[in-house]
Amino acid sequence: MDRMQVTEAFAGVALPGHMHTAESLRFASGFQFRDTDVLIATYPKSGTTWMQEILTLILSKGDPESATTIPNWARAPWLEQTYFRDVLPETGGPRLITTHLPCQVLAPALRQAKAKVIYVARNPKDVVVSFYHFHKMAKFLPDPGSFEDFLLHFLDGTVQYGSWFQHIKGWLGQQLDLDLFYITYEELHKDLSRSVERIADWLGFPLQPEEIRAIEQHCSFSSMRENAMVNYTLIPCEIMDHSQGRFMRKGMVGDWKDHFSPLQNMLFQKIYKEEMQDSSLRFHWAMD
Ligand code: PPS
Repeated sequence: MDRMQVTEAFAGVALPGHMHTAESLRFASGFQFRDTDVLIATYPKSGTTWMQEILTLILSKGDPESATTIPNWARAPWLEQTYFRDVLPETGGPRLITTHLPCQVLAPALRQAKAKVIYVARNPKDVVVSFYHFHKMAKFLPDPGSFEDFLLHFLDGTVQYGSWFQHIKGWLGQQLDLDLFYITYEELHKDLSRSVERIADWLGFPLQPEEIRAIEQHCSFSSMRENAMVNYTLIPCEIMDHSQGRFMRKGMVGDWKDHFSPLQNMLFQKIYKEEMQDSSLRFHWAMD
């Protein structure tokens, strides 16, 4: 619970000092992956927890035992956080590992080991809204100020975890060099069972229809919202102030429409266009 007010700077990005230290970040950047490892890479609030749950359930063929008894941060620990070494299993596999780090830090090690990477992206307009609300409850993040202030910091990449634009362009720019599966929060939302099937096939863990149905049920927003192993209610109030909101907040596509003013939307559109114009990436979200 210490270092709540500390910010760590690493690879040009600011990270919360709570759970990130120079030592833990050095360890992450030198980490040797195994070719059986599966790394979930995301910018915060893009569907990380959802993917941790989906992968847990794919590997267990729909058996909810571990998903309902072991917290997500122990099942799919964050590579860059201080506790990582203590919980990473030495044996067995595939091991699920999570990261919010930028691609350039991990790409060389991932290429060498041929580990699998699943990158989950989400409409950045919904990301900024979710991130804003999360800042209000997460005591290890700075006070976000007004939504207007936070939006400006998000657009210029000065929020913690850095620029959304750099993150997605960095990771998806490596699609040809890494064994990388790219999926969006919006695709999960639109057709969860088809998404589960596609991910399972890519992992080499094909599932039976009844297993897919069990995973779909377990990974629904309503079911995950009630699961203490993923809804972060186990975290003490000094770290997450649960009176300020819920981690599993709304789980919607397009919630930004209830938050953005017309002017904020115009600014976002302009910067999104400028930042993404050099990219040939395909997205599955509506920007208007
Ligand atoms: S974090 O802090 O980076 O790990 O957050 P992350 O898990 O990436 O994102 C949290 C948002 O994902 C939503 N969520 C879901 N939406 C739909 N269905 C399911 N099953 C689901 N699980 C998590 C969660 O509610 C956060 O989004 P918002 O918009 O804030 O509700």
